[in-house]
Amino acid sequence: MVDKPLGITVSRYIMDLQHMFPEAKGDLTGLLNELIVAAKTINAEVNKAGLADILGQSGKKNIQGEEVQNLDELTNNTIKKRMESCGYVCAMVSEEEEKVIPVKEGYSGKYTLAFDPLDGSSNIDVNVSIGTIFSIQKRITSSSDASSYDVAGTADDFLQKGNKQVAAGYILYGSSTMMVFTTGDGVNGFTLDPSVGEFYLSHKNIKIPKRCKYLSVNEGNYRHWDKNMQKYIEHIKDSEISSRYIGSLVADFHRNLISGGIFLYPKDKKDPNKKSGKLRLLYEAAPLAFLAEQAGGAAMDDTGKNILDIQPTGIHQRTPLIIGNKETVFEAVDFLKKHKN
Ligand code: AHM
Ligand code: MG
Repeated sequence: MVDKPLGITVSRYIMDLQHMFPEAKGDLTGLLNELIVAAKTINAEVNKAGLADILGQSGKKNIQGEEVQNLDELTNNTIKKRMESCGYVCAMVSEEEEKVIPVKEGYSGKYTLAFDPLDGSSNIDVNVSIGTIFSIQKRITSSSDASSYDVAGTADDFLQKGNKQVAAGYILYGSSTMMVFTTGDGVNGFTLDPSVGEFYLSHKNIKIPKRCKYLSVNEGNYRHWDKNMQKYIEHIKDSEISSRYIGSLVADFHRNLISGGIFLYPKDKKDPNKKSGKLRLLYEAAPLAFLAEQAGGAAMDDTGKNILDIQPTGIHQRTPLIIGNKETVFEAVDFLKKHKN
């Protein structure tokens, strides 16, 4: 029998990363490890969702005016409970909550955590891939003096450009459960072995393939787009490209990260202020943009602004998003500029 090498667990990987920075005190390591525990808990819930009486609408609406599903609530609470007294974060922002979520008194930490607890909510009830997206930044409302971390974080801590992220990633509950993240030193993917309950390094130093194989966009919104966006989609469909759209950003992004592709969620006329599109900057676009850049790709809005350079003015701000293969994203933006209405 051939000896199987022992896989590298995600916790081991994070610990090794910490050792590369002798000045690190272990807070980011601690925070990522807490997230991993939350991810395993959520994974267990997602996997038994069809069996337990937790599917379906809860009858409530979230701050975006969308129906909140029970699993949305469950995952939101799992992350909140895990993080509020871990001592590593000063406050949280979640897609499911209008206001900044405070941590327990006496447990304020060095980092902020913004998250979409369960992205792809329209896919929950129909057994299609969904995921948790997270973004971590250093708080700015206190000095680096550890004693001042006792003060709670505020919304200002979250209104930082995406290029200030220290870590970002997602957990994808798909045909297998994967955690993909970056701390600014490349992108790595870890697959959960459910029999052991550990995430093992399965996708080392992920780079988006050169060829842009897939186009991912909800063409059902075609009539609501600006003319230049309509023209661009016609233009790209005239090339060697296949269409793939799941409707869970995290799953669409993951496929394109592994196989090559461009994902677009343009602004549309359904949006009351007609300029932002559907996706949220802090906990959807920015963390995925960080991953895309680290994997050799790019992420921009429809004016050609790098997603990571957008200064947020609100914690639930939305942005048009064009993300994936660098060359194709740049071509898209050039085309849009040339054909501006
Ligand atoms: P959610 O966070 O409530 O699930 O909403 C965001 C999702 C994204 O995952 C996905 O890309 C998009 O909404 C799909 O929207 P649409 O159904 O308009 O195509
Ligand atoms: Mg989402």
